[in-house]
Amino acid sequence: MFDSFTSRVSDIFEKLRRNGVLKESDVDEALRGIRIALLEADVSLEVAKKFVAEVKEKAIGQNVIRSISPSQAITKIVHDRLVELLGKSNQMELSGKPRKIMMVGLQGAGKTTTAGKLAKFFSKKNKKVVIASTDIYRPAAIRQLQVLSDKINGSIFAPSCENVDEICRSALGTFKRENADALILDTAGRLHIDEVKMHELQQINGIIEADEIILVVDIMTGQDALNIARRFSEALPISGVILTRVDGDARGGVALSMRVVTGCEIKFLCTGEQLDDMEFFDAERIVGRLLGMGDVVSLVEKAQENFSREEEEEAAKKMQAGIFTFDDFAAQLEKMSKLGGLKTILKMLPQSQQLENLMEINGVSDKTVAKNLAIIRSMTRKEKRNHKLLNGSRKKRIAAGAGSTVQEVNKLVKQYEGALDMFKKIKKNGIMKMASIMGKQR
Ligand SMILES: Nc1nc2c(ncn2[C@@H]2O[C@H](COP(=O)(O)OP(=O)(O)OP(=O)(O)O)[C@@H](O)[C@H]2O)c(=O)[nH]1
Ligand SMILES: [Mg+2]
Repeated sequence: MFDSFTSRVSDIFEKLRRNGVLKESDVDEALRGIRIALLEADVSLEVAKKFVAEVKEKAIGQNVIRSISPSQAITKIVHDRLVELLGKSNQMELSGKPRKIMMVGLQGAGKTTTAGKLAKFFSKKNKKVVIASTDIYRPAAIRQLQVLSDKINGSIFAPSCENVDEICRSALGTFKRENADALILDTAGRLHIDEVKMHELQQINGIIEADEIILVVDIMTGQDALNIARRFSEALPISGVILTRVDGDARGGVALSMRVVTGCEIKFLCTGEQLDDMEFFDAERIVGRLLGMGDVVSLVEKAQENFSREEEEEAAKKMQAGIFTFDDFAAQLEKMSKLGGLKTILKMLPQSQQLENLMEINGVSDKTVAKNLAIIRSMTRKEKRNHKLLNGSRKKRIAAGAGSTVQEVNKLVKQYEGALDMFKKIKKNGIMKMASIMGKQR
């Protein structure tokens, strides 16, 4: 959602880095660029102006121009201000007393789906959740939630009827009787914000006395999302916002302005229609991604979910021994596809935009990964262990076996040699030193 912002801002920082010693006019120019990037990302003018003014004030106060590494100093100021802008969110834990959560929002924002996602999120932590729906207006709305509830372990769907007040009372009854950790109450959406709707929501809140009122907003509504949030928070004590359809191509400015304009915390981002498509809103991580600093934390978490400790230990042992065969190379390629393919990984890595562009130019894609795996599979065991054996006729045989060409085999061998070279350097210098060398190149 922040792609164009990221590429613009990384260009600006890149230029600053190249300049080395900065003049005040360089900083001004960079800030102008950042302001344009913010506006293009759909951040409101008021927020963008304020942001740039504050960064400038900090930059002058900290004497950025005379600091040892001015471009890094200014990157840090922009980073910290963006984190502040997005705001730290209190995570929705259920460690204390049972919580009653009410979902509100416009029609089609994703309330029902998100109610299911929240229930699943809690159920994964072994919490008992009661789900109920007061959407008596749209036929099949209650059934929609019940179907979701049936998919979630340990969730209980409270019985429904034709009357909103009664549904609330019966849901409360089930919640207490079952001694549940949470009650998630879905409500009906309306096309527009109107008095009738707000009144009904206030009435529901009067009965259930919600601990959290979660506003679900579709990020695709752009600047309107802010007006919606403002109107809802005038009528109800909104405790948090969940943004949906973050998987679409909406610009991310809404997320940037939400806290400042409405004072509402963003709790989660929803990234798809499935029950697991929801992630914590973590300002530090998002800003890291935004500034092209990469989301290494997410990548590490993903890797931990996918690979066993033994696999990692074995890889580390081999690395220390300096062994890196085509089989190891294939294992790495396979790991990459397990992690969700190149694009997913790239998005989380530093300078991903540039890398992605570079890879597009060089024609590297998930398809070539599959092709490379096929090539490695048609090698003999000996060849896999000693790439120097690969002469013309062997390459021809391998290419035929993999349904590929000799040029492609050559390309792969080159890549392998590059990786091998990297490996030797790591062995010589140690991984930490390599990481620090690579870090300095950024
Ligand atoms: N791509 C994508 N689709 C989503 C997301 N969240 C919800 N949807 C889809 O959006 C549509 C509407 O979602 P609902 O959960 O029914 O929305 P609602 O707010 O309950 O709608 P009403 O009850 O009619 O007010 C469904 O088709 C969902 O699958 C998301 O994060 N990404
Ligand atoms: Mg609904």
